[in-house]
Amino acid sequence: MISKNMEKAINGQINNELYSAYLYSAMSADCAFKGLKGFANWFMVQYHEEMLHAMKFYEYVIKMGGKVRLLAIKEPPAEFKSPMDMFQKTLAHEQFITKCIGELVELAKKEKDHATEVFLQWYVTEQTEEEENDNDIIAQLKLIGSDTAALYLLDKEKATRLTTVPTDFSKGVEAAMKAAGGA
Ligand code: OFO
Repeated sequence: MISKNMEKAINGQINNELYSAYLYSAMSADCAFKGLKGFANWFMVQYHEEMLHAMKFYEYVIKMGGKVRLLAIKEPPAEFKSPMDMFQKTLAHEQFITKCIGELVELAKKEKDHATEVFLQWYVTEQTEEEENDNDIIAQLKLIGSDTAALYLLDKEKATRLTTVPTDFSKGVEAAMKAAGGA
């Protein structure tokens, strides 16, 4: 079981993860509109990753006998200045998510909720990867500067990113992750 306090905090985090998915699909749409199909692909893959993050929390709440409550998702921006602007905003958002996960870990420790503390370790590791990916792309964009030919090539490279996380959760998230070889 989880406490009412923890249930509320995880429901809040489900909303944060769904907002992440919303934000990255908004970035994907803006990239597609501007002809940056590779970056559009990269952000759409990210959208799927965020849906997995949300649904993994969703399943955990249910598994622990809690009640999932879906809250209103705020509207993300529709316009971004450049790929650099998007990735800087992505990194800032991921740093915010890392902080939120850290606060959940602190709450689990305070409540001596060992099961949730262990469950959250997956997210702690995931956040390291998320921030690293964004830092790498920001570094690539810095190298490119205003070279549009190089941006064209980077966009082509981002078109190769594949969705490796499961996207069908009808049989459960953990089962889908195992079937995809990811858990
Ligand atoms: Fe991007 O890690 Fe979830 O939100």
